[in-house]
Amino acid sequence: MPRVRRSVWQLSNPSPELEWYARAVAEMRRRPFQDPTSWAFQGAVHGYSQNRAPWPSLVSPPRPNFPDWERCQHQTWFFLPWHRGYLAAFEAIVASIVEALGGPGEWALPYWNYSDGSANARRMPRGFTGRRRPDGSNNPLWSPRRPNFDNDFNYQIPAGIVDTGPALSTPRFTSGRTGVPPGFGGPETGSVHFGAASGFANGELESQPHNLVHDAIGGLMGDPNTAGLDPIFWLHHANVDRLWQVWVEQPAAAGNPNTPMWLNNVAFSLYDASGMQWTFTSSDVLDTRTVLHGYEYDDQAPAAPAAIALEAIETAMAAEGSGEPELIGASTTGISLVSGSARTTVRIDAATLGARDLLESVGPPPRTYLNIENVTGLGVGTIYRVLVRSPGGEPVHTGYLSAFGSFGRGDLGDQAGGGNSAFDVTEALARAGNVAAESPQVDLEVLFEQELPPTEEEAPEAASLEAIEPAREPRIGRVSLYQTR
Ligand SMILES: [Cu+2]
Repeated sequence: MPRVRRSVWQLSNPSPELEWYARAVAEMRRRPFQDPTSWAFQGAVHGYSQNRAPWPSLVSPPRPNFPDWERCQHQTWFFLPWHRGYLAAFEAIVASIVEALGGPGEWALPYWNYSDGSANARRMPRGFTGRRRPDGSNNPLWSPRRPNFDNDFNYQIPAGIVDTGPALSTPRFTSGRTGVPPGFGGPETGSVHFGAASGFANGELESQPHNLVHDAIGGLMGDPNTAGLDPIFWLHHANVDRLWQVWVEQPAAAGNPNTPMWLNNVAFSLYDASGMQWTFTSSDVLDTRTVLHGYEYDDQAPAAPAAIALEAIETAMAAEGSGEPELIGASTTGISLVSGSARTTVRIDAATLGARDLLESVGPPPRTYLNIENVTGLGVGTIYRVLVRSPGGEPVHTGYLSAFGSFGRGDLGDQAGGGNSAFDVTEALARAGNVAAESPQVDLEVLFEQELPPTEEEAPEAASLEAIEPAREPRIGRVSLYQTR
């Protein structure tokens, strides 16, 4: 029987699952960083930087990386399979420690479903808040650097950020086309630690809710080089992994890639519970019941019909089949976000926008995509709301720009030409209103407004996290619009 991963907010209170997790985390923290089953080693497999707290206190004296450190896959179609293997290996390590400590066999990682609409869903799960436990001992599941949750015990992740609709209604795993969002799972690449360095964009699930939840938690979770050190990381990623399963099981989804390039040609190495190297490819992790010890989720049914518009998927697939998208306009200068908000204009031929209505009767309506290119230096745990406005109209929300894993500063920023982000803005433009037909050209406004971190004072621990490196100016290279014909 595969073990069962359960929803953390539906566990009993107190729950044996979290109690054993806490004890195992404490045990892993006692192990030296050179030990693959230690807390520091597991965190470093995802990301590591001697320039980021708390690494200098965990890895001392500073030394070059182990070859197996800094392996996490982002802005690539290996994001989902790599993290699935990473979670399974971590779960195996925790489970074996739980057993060794006298706990039950078959311990499984709970998942944090922040999107199910229940009363507590968007709050930090019970057991992860509070520096001390009721008996006065240190709480191993607490992390000292979650600014939003530290400042306000009742903090909830903003609802828009945990919306899984955009990801789950994406028809294809990867798109493979310029100017178009790269699909549910991410762009076609080789093995890349951070694709943003090469200008790749996040897949839909990686963007939202994955990246945005990292940002909303902030602190260690806000930076891929420290994220694995926060115990909540693993419950967040279990939910992301579950959402992959939910997407795959939707009848209208195109399913996982079936090319050997994704299935078999790129292998990854991790460590199992005994500290032995474990090598796997995507094809090894497609059936969750056979990944290492095997697991299932207590709820991996396709989302309710109301949440997933099958017609929208069909429309999108029809539009996708209609050829390469065309660049229809772009901003002419770079954009600084240093003040927390910014705006730019993209000049477009009115005829291009108007063509939408004409073509509707002939074939699938064209779709329009907003691309945000060469983004650098956004900082740790930052989110910008992205809006569009037609002349004389009201701003319409189109999506969020996240700093996580792509546009951070420091180690990444130094090598990165900058990350890209792309949104389907067809519906947003329709809502932004029809554009005056008299003028041959239209200046469409694109606005950026900082959503996170909140403007209130940050916890002192959060401030210490920032101290090691100077901030880089947050910048966007260019904003462009592409349209299918
Ligand atoms: Cu993550």
